[in-house]
Amino acid sequence: MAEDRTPEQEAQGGGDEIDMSRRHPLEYRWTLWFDNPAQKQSMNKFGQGLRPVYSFDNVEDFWCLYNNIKAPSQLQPSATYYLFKDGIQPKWEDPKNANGGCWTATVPRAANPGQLLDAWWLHLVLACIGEQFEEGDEVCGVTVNIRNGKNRIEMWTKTAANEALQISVGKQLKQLLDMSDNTKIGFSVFADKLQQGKARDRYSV
Ligand code: MGP
Repeated sequence: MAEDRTPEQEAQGGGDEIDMSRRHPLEYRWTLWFDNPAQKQSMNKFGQGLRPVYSFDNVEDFWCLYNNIKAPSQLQPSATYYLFKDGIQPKWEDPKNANGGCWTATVPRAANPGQLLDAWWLHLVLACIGEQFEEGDEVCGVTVNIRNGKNRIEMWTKTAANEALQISVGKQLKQLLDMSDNTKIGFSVFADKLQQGKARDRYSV
């Protein structure tokens, strides 16, 4: 070992040292929100307990957050994590969401559904903050909803009217979650939900 190199530097090999003091910026700043209403929410009271937990714009701060909060499978039924780009509130009414909609994937029965839910959430979050979706600008945020026996993740996007774009996002989402061709996921439109409370899926893949 060269005398002026520490064992850590030696272990890294080559001469290129990793600068551990440098933070690795993300394309966007993101905020994690949390909600855990005591009872099912009505549309006009939605979001009363919703609160931002932490914002980050670099890889290191993301892991700091991730390592210090509960995994989704450890949350109470009715809790929701929302991870949204800075400046977008996790509400259908937010101007950035109002013309959008969401893809919804319900966690299937599995040997260990909690483990699957946690893996889905981590993969989804990493793909979003790491700009892995081809239409990264289209993404507003993602959610993981803990609902007795019907846990799900949602991916909220901006432009519901653009069918081709939404289909492309939906297909990438299925691939990311390693879902089979036989399993269908649906895209619902927020304007429909705001009008009728519920909405039928507009698209599916
Ligand atoms: P939810 O928490 O997203 O899903 O919405 P949950 O509990 O699985 O219920 P379901 O209705 O999807 O079966 C619960 C309720 O909160 C909805 O039915 C709406 O009444 C209301 N709600 C949810 N969101 C995300 C919004 C929103 O963004 N805006 C408004 N106004 N109401 C919402």
